[in-house]
Amino acid sequence: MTASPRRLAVLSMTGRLRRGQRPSLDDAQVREGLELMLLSRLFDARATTLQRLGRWGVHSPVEGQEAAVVGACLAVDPGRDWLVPQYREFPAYIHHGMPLAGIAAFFTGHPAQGRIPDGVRMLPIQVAIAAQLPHAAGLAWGLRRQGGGAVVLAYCGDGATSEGDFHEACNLAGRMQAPVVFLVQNNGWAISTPRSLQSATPSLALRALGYGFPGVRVDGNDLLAVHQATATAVARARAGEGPTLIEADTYRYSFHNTTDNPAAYADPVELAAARRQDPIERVRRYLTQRGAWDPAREAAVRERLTATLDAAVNAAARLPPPGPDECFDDIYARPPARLLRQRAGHGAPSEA
Ligand SMILES: Cc1ncc(C[n+]2csc(CCOP(=O)(O)OP(=O)(O)O)c2C)c(N)n1
Repeated sequence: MTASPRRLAVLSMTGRLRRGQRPSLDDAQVREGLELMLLSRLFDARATTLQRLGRWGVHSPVEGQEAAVVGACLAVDPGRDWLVPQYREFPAYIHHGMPLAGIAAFFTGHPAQGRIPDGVRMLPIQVAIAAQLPHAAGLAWGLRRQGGGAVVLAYCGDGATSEGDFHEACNLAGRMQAPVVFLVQNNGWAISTPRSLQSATPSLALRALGYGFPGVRVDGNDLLAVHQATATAVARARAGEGPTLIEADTYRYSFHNTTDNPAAYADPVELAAARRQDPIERVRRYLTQRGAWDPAREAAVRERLTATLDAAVNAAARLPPPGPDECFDDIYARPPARLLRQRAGHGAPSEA
């Protein structure tokens, strides 16, 4: 059996650069990354509370996976490249230009206010597992044909790699040398199915070999490692060298989403060990040792982020309640007849 690829790691848990490693981001960029990670954790807590209060819809927290999401999105250019999300990448949506107010409106059931604004190069979140990946491959293939060097960053989870859509997307992307980076967040779980039961392969990154492009494995709780691997993959894609698959090993601290109870299946010892690898704490230590971060700065950043979050939540709460018709809007330019019939009957069962 082929051995699992070596796992790229740049930062130790004490926040030191590992031997022979250099940061691919300067201190200001790492601070931007840390702010996004802090915003993400604040957002997870707020969205969870609001869902419990019945004011927001279902939320899938990023908690524990912030370095995997943010390290990757910092390697693409929102003014040029495309982001293809799953549903667990909140800080990447923000970095790519999705307004927080729009995200808050989405969670309160306002599709029009929650739509992705024109000019933001991002596809909508995708709940059907892996269904975003063929879109990402097709988008990247199209961008390649247009010229201009734009790249697609597509996220998915470990569970998604068992889907047919994952295979079809990788196969097409490899054949067409599509400029796409597939970022697999291996967070240990597909709801309650552990990674060990998901596949017999020792590493999901190995699958790339079968599609004819490189597969890379990184410490997904290491912002600098994820950034370095993604930046390398983006450079390859821009140069016309095709896709890369990145497996970012991380761990989901929390529930799958607010409908789930991991106490029924997760091992508390494993979780405690994962928490000791916290991605935010690692970056905090790194910047602090370089004199680029301190508690006073963090307090000021948290205050600013909390105020931004408050403003978005309050603005969404002031929107008039959505009408039943709104769930039919912004889906099709020309809705099919059966949807028009449903709309006329306000959700009455359709015959086909
Ligand atoms: C096609 C499809 N099958 C099943 C589901 C139900 N489902 C929702 S999330 C999920 C697990 C996804 O796990 P993973 O891909 O590892 O992503 P994660 O949620 O851990 O980020 C499943 C099976 C779905 N949404 N879509």
